[in-house]
Amino acid sequence: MHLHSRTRRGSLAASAAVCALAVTVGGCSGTTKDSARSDTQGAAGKATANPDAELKKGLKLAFLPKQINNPYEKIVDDAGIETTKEFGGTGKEVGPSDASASSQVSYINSLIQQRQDAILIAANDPNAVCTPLKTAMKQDIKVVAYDSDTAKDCRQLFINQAGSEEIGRSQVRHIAEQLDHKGEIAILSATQNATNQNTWIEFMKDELKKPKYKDMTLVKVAYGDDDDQKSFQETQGLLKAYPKLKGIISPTTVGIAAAARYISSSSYKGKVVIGGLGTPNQMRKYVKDGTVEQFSLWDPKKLGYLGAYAAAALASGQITGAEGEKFTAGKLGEYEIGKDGEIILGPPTVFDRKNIDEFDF
Ligand code: RAM
Repeated sequence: MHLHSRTRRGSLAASAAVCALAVTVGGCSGTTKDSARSDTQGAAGKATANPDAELKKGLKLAFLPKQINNPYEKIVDDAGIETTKEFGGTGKEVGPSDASASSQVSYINSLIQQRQDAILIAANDPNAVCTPLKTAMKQDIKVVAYDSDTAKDCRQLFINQAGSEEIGRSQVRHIAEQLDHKGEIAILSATQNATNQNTWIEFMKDELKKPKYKDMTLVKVAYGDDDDQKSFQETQGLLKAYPKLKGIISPTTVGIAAAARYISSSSYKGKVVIGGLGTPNQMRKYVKDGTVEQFSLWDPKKLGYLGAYAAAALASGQITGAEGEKFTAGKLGEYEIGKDGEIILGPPTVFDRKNIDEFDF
């Protein structure tokens, strides 16, 4: 995987950088927290970025993943926590054991009470977490979504692992190539509310409208809830319900590993193609035993690293979340905030038999 140190701009978007800015401004009045307010206030009372501001020492960053027992989220958060040491801060991870829509709300409330400097959240639902996140921002606690976005006015930044459009379309392209552009396919997703998976699935459906996929049909989107057992059972259910099924795209590390495990020890091995997003360490044995030809992902450690630096830059007043602002993310180099407060880590990597042993995560 390459290091990306060039500046980048967001790809997908509507219009929230300004809202995020407005929320920040709102948050600057009537709160108990008064860190560095004067140097982030412009003449009109609006938050202005000070690109020369030093990263503050002693920043407290809290990572709130979709669920704590998801191996992928753990890699991201551990890397982010480790990164805080580079700028003299501290980090921790707290979170629910299931990825249901409202499971993160009570954690956000506790983090507000603890006066964290920033909350980094992989949101389980775009809206369920919004009210407490707005409360946090009003109290000058910075909010950075990563992995899975919230509604855009409920956070200041979204650290996207790769361009959502490319993630979605490429998964269809990859499975189609293996299927000679023919046959029934299904998607095994995470939870029904997951913003990241739902965004990717929209792009998959759009990709499938192109004439080159005219002989392919998406028969079902199933949800394994990022739960290993449920994902395993949903795979079984799909294959039973659709005897002509030729491929399954699982855009979740939990789902693809469970689907591959089921297929690898069934009569479908070698007959049903599995594609999607997985970690090399979870998928290695299925690539080596021929169950899976290829899958994709980005480097989750770099996602945590970039998230930590972005949160620190926000909490130090280097950036406010507005489009066009730039900051340096340690050894990853300079990043630029794109439309709607989106920062893109870089393109995904495709893993297969040839390169999988070069990766260990
Ligand atoms: C799962 C989660 C996460 C997603 C990865 C690819 O671990 O659903 O949100 O980004 O898969």
